Parts: sequence; C-alpha cells; structure tokens
Amino acid sequence: IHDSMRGRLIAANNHLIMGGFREYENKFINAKRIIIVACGTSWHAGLVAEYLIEDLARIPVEVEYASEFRYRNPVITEGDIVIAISQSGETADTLAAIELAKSKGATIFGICNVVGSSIARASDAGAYTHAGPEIGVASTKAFTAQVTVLTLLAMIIGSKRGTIEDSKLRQLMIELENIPAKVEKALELNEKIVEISEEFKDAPNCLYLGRGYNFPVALEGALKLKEISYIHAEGYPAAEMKHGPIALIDENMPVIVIATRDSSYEKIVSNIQEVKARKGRIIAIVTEGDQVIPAMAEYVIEVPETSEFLTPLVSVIPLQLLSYHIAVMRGCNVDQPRNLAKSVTV
Ligand code: F1P
Repeated sequence: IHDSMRGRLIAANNHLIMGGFREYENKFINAKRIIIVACGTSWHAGLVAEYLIEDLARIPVEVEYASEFRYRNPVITEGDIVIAISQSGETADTLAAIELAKSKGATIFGICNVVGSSIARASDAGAYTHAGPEIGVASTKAFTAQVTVLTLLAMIIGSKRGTIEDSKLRQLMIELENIPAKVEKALELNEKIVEISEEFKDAPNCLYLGRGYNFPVALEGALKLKEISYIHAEGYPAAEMKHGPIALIDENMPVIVIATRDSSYEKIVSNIQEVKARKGRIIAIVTEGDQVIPAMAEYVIEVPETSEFLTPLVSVIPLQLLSYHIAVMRGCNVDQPRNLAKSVTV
C-alpha cells in the first residue's frame, strides 16, 4: 500500500483533471444531489465519500448498493451525478446501475482500477485509481485508493463551491501528503496484531463498531473478516448498538471499536463503557497517546493521528491486517476465498 501511495495521490489528482472532470466540473458544482453506486468494499468507500462530500462540498449524497439500485425504480433526473465505484471495473451490478442512470440522463463519473474496463468505458468522466493489480479477491489497497480519489474529489468540488475555507483546504492537502508515512507507521503494528489474532482466531462472531468517518471503516473491517476468514462479523454505527446488537454482547463476544480522536470521541467512549458493562471483549483502535480508552479495553491498537476527514485511510489498516492474520491462522486461502470471484460479472 505505502510504496505507491504518494505516486497514486499525484496520479489520482492528474486523472481527476484529465479524465474528463474539467468538462463536467460545472455539473458537479451545481449538482442538487450525487448518487453513489457500488458493491462490497467499493460501497464502503462510497459511504466514506458521502461523509466527505456532504461535509466539504455540502451536496446531498445517496449511497446505493448497485445490486439493489438496478432492480428498483429509483428517481433519477438529468441533473443527477452518479459516481460509480468499482475495483475491477467489471462488476455486472454496478454496470447495470450505470446503464439505468444513463437512460434517465444522469452524468456518470466512474472510479475504477482497470484502464479500459467496462465501467470506465460506460462512464462520461472518471478517475483511475491505478491501485493494482489487486492479487487477492478481497479489496484492500483499492479501498485506500478509492477513498483517496473521493477525498480529492470532495476537496475540489468544495473549493469550487466555496464550501470549504482556504485554510482548511490547505491543511487537508498537507495532511493528505502525510498519509503515506502514517499508513507506513500503521503497518508497523503488524506484530501486535499477530498477537491479537492469535487470541481471537477461533471466535465464531465479531462485532465492529465505529462512529462518523469510522462507521464505514467498521463495515469494511467486518466484511474483510467475513470474506477471508469465514468468521461471522457485523459492522454497526456504535450509536445503533443499543437498538439491537447490544443483545449479542457477553463475555465471549469480541467487539472491535474504532475510536480514534475525532468529533465523536466522547460518545464512543460511552459506547465502550456500555460494552464493558456487558463484559464484551474490547479491542480498541485509538489515536496514539490516548489516555482514556486503554484503561477500558483488553487490547489497544494505536494508530497515528490525522485529520478526521482522512481517518479511514489510516484506521482501516489494522483491520485489514487483523483479518489477514486470522485467516492465515485458520488455514484459509486469503487470496482466493471460497465462493468469491475477483470480478462478479453475473
Ligand atoms: C466489488 C466486490 C469486492 C469484493 C469481492 C467481490 O467489486 O464486492 O468489493 O472484495 O471482490 O466484489 P468491485 O466492483 O469493486 O470490483
């Protein structure tokens, strides 16, 4: 991930401009809403984009599973922009969602890895993530690259719409440049994560909780574990826990809480207290130097501090490593998980 991150950032920036974005810039700036369609990990990147675009560019965003969107009768109008995200660029559900949106006059902005792929060809404009080739079936670096492109997109639209202050934009650009080093630092957590994986490799279930920008990360962490280790895992917004999943928590339930220091920090600390009161086994992903959560959790993983808007790029790394090590310890083929295809073309 880390080696090519800086290059990808520059490439992503160039491609955003070169891939037809300029031509459709006004449509983006004046859009009444943006619809994001994708599947799996790409859908999680879309959820991060919902937070980013609404926060930075103040355009309403809807994030839809392409696999559902294509079969329902959604309201799509000519002014709509549809962002289609796909690692492979060949996912049949995402392609069908694009065709549906196109038939109603929407503008399609594709984000995919593979140059010349079907989704790239079906899009009006777009960005290549160049995060490939992904060797394994489960997306990892594609997620990082998609979120990077979507962050740049939100920053560009926000700056053009005047919804993001110059000083904030500058700060974010500097911080984005620092992300490769922080991802590298997060990868150094490997040994610690091996130890945690050893402890939880036989768990039948796992719960992942996050708030704000870490909510999609919780979903992605759970998906990675399901996909490659075949452990049942659920991701939830931490505040939603009390509406159902809390019933699952007992002394046998590993609860992975992504609780980096951001605007929802105080709230997630109280969610951790709720889990602890029910004897759940807490594995907390926290910001380096956190003084509060380590006293409450059984295991703590410290990731480097970054801007709240960029958190997913860093906080997803330990979750990917955790899934990887658990899968290897369980004797699973991490590159070729059962029942999964690299491109779901049916
Ligand atoms: C979507 C996806 C992946 C998942 C698996 C099956 O693919 O759900 O996220 O890891 O490979 O397909 P894509 O549209 O992003 O290529």
